[in-house]
Amino acid sequence: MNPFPFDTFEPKWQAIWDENKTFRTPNPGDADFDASKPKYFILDMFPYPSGAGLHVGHPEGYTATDILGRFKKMNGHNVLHPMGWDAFGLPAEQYAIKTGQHPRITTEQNVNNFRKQLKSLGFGYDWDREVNTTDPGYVKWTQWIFIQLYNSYFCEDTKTARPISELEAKGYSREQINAERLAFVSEAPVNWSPDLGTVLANEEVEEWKNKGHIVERRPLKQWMLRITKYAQRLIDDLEPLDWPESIKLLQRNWIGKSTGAEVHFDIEGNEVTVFTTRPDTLFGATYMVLAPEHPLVSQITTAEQKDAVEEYVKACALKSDLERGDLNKHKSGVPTGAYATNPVNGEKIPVWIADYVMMGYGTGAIMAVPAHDERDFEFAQKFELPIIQVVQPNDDSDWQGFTGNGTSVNSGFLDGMKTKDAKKAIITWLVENKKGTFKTNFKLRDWLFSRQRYWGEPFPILWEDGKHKTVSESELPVLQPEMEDFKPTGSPEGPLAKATEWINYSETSKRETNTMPQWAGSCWYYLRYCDPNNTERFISKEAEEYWMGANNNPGGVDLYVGGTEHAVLHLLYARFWHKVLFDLGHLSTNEPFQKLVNQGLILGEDGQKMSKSLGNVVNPDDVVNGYGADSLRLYEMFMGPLEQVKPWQMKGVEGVSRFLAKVWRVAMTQDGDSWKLSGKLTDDEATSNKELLKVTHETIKKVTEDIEKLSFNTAISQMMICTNAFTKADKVPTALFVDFLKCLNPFAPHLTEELNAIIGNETQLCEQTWPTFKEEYLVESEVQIVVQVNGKVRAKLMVGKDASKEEIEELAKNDENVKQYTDGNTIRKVIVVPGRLVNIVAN
Ligand code: ANZ
Repeated sequence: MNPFPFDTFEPKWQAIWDENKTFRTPNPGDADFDASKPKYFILDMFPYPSGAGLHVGHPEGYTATDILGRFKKMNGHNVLHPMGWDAFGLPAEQYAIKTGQHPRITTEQNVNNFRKQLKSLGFGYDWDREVNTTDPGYVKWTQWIFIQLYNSYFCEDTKTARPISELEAKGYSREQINAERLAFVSEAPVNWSPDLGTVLANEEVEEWKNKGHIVERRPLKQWMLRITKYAQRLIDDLEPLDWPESIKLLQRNWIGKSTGAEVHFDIEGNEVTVFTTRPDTLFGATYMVLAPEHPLVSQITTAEQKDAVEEYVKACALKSDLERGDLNKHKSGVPTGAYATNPVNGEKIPVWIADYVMMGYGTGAIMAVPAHDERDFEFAQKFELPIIQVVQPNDDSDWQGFTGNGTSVNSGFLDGMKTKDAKKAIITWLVENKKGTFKTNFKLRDWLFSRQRYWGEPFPILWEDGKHKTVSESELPVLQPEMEDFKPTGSPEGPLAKATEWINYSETSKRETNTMPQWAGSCWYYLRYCDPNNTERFISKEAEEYWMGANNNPGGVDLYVGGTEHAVLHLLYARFWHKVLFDLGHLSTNEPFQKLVNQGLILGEDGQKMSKSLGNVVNPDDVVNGYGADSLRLYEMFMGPLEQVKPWQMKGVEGVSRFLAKVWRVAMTQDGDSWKLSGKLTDDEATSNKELLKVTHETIKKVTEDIEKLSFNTAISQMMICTNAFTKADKVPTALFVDFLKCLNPFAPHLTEELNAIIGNETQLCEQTWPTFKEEYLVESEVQIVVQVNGKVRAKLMVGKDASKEEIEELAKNDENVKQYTDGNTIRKVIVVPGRLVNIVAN
């Protein structure tokens, strides 16, 4: 027999919640919507429904949000806590290639399995709001948002997205307009993986290379999203968000803002501009480097250097930015034979090409100052180029390779200036002499938005005479054609290129064959949750204003919980889309996620990351079968602080399971093969047992405060203390026990609802109001008084906290032990210090 019958009552309660739609949340406009309640929108990072099913990392964040959601509901909030599926993606497609089974079928099977697993954990989701990024009704709006991006440009005056029609009205040409669109076509070197048969985003390259795939650089026509226009706003608007500082820092670094100057050099009649963060070091530039792909390379290279340069350029084309940047340990390069003139002193410096200079950053050309830049220093040493000091450190550190701030030297009119002033002075000089300007640069690149895959959203785009346009909105969604062969074509066109009938939209126009990356669907799913079945709009105004609006301060999703792996990409992409939709007037807030919490990774028992190859993966189904869903939930919350990385321990599961069994036995006793009420619970007033009253109210206080702080492990500890007190007591007032059950309910909803029902309460705990603690029950009602006779302690008494001096004196004098020392003597003096002691002098 199980220590408590979770195997029968857990499925029972799950069925009740399902049938009664207990956690359904009405929207404004619904008959049962209560506008007087405050809203609380809790978001989980929705899972990719993989074939492997749920792992124990999923329930960690999901239990945390479920506890908060149930808590907020009991505290009178309209709680929006939905679940859905990020269901496009490569694994389903690769499985389809292997088996010939359509990805839609495997995706559906996986989703059904995930849903079943999540329901078996008793999460209080509003399943009526379930979204699936692959549903035609969802794809329609993802494509609609793409069309909004296509039909917008970024206005530099207002720093916002605006309708492209404004540019049409201004008489811009077709080419000029296309160059401004937020969704645009660009021919650029991209990361092409021949064995995956797709192009990858820069951010994805390392992951797939680590998995053993080949990734090379190729120039290709691709759809891009102009996220770079939002770089400054994406940095600025991070500031007020309630996010971990570490995540904000990752985003800031990813966006990578640098300020400095552009400086124009002359190379035999050609103007070449470099970007530098240290214009104050201009006098120390001893050579110049162009990126191998720089358009001027072939023009300026001398006849003698032509062969060497061409060979070097070819070799570089195969390297990724990462290999050329951070991972580039051995500097390489070749001289072009040409010379550039330094604008500030007219000196001729040699022009090299080297792969440590990237075409995609700044201007693709640098002035090299080997004395004060590490990479230039290494390069100059290797190729024996001159190194001239132009900055003197403020302390006695070595100037060679000194990259910090100091004082300018060997720099003409800058000599003696501090770095900060020298920067200003040189920029002023550059501007006055038309040799350069102040310049801000960002590391952030535009977002490569097309993939050569079948299982993704097709672009709602048609091509006619080499020109693109969108399909009309009434034709959305554009769904993939039915196909049986999902294999990549081997060319960067993708599998859709094989669907000839589908491609030929009309005699004159063809469909775009690329699809969108998986990020597309996850960029806006939180919005769809607010109004999942709307066929007229991606979200209604009313639903958006209620759930996301700024009138519900501070607006947006109130709490977003998920893993740190999404620190940059998903969170940056979603913020970008949100801002565009905000600019275009479709949303009422500027930022989607007000508060972000990252759950810590759950490691295997061996302290290593769980993985199939290490054989240390824990399957949540096994835990549910062996100990019950409540034990799994409680254990994952008891392991340690939510944000911490922590190893799994089966012993710990047993421990919390024993705790739940204890709670069960406060009310229940075994009766042969079944259970019955033990008779320990009584109808006595809650106030009849002062000790239990106090510990229960302490528990209400602590659990309430801890849930608000997402400090679940400490809340559980307090509930363990309370349970021990109940266990020790002969009788427990039912009213106190039910208050306790309410506290435990968000953590262990099945067990607590079962006990509550057995006790005879008809209303489920989750439909009741959260208990409030009374301060007066928390303070000690009695205090200990030490009684001394002639300076020696003879007794310790418990007296009422408010007892008067006279009462205390009487109690002390009449204590049996005290009497032994005073009988036969005369009491000369009694000193009473209320709350502390009584001193009796007798002789
Ligand atoms: C001269 C100089 C002197 C530099 C000095 C630094 C120190 P951030 O923006 O912080 O990464 N740089 C510019 N464009 C580049 C490119 N396309 N590929 C590789 N390197 C590039 O740093 C900008 C600095 O990185 C620029 O400032 C430039 O080197 C280099 F004492 O110019 B500096």
